[in-house]
Amino acid sequence: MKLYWAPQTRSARALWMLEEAGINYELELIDIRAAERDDSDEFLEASPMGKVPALVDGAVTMAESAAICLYVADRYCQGTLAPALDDPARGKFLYWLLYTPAVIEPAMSEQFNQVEPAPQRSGWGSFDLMIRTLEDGIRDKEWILGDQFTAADVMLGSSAVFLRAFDMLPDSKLLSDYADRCLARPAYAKVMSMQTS
Ligand SMILES: N[C@@H](CCC(=O)N[C@@H](CS)C(=O)NCC(=O)O)C(=O)O
Repeated sequence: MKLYWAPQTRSARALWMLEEAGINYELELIDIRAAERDDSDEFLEASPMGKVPALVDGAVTMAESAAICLYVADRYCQGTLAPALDDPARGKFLYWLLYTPAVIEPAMSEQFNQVEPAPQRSGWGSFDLMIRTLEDGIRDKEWILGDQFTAADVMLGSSAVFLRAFDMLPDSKLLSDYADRCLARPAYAKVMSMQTS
């Protein structure tokens, strides 16, 4: 399995997922900060927009961090990092796994760019509704599905860490504590140690 990545990007989610899954993988760096790039056909086949992370696993080629996390969890970690396909927990697992790209990121972008929210027209509601919903989801739980850490926590936990780093979690002890629990995981610590270049 090969992961195309770059340090200090959303690639950290895919790396964290692979580390949690305990899968052997090779890395290929994409220098996204270079003035010019000559991306390989293989990378562009996996990631038509030329964005990292992207994954090649035999005949499987794909990009999008949430899709990669879901693929790895379903293909290699059914019953541990993903509920089984017939487990009722699957509904909330998918909801929360997709909450980052569908709700958190657009709401963050709106807030960051000081765009006036239109909560009923926008699929992500508003930044405040996004935070409140996530807080309600994690309240009284260690991980988003309860006691079991899953791929949904990889996506949400990386978002909580990112929100805090950008000082966008000023009043949320719940989410700050969740970010700390994620940071304390050995797989996350390993990924953080790879982010310095
Ligand atoms: N929705 C995508 C976003 C990927 C993305 O925006 N990657 C950025 C780095 S965080 C990138 O590759 N930028 C370089 C470029 O667009 O050339 C995901 O979650 O994987």
